[in-house]
Amino acid sequence: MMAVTRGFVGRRTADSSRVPPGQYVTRDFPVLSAGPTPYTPLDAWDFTIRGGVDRPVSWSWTEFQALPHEKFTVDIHCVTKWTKLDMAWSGVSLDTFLDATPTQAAYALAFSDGGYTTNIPLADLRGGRAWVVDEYDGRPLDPEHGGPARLLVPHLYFWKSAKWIRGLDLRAADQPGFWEMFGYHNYGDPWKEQRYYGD
Ligand SMILES: Nc1nc2c(c(=O)[nH]1)N[C@H]1C(S)=C(S)[C@@H](COP(=O)(O)O)O[C@H]1N2
Ligand SMILES: [Mo]
Repeated sequence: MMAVTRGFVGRRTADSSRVPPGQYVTRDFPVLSAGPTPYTPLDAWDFTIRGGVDRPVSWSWTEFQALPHEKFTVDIHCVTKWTKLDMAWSGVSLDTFLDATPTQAAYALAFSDGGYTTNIPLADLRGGRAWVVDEYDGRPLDPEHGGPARLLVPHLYFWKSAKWIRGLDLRAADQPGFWEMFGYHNYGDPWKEQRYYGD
């Protein structure tokens, strides 16, 4: 253990263990979108789990709001190298949705308004490690950041956290999503620097 007398040094030491290789810490919350921000009225919004289930199951906005929400604080790592510490969210654990939709599938392709997709092993969406969030920093999620609701999978690079999420397509076989088809890593573990195909 290092002898630390000044808070600044102490904090830097603590933070650097939370910053994956090749990342820098920012206080900003940059917006990174591959296309225009879609605006879906809440009465037309639903979250659907389909494929690999007996029949698709959908939650309306009202039903989604009625599900138990968790408040949690996590660090976010973007493949463009920014890391933002202590981001406070509120949302519904993916466990809540997946417990209601038994499946043999091993993979999910998340799909969003606007056509964005990203693939994630179903195991990574279970165990309290992934959420559909509708609040950031105590306020409804900004449309630019994926509002009304986005996927949040903080243990993977941020491109896996699909904004404007509308559901999951469950599958037996993995299928690359939008950025994965354009050369990003299929899995995207920030601690292993899995940025691009072949990393
Ligand atoms: N639907 C959708 N989700 C998306 C994206 C996108 O273009 N469309 N970009 C991804 C990428 S590359 C990143 S880094 C984060 C950025 O989220 P932010 O704009 O809230 O910072 O969203 C991810 N989710
Ligand atoms: Mo990104």
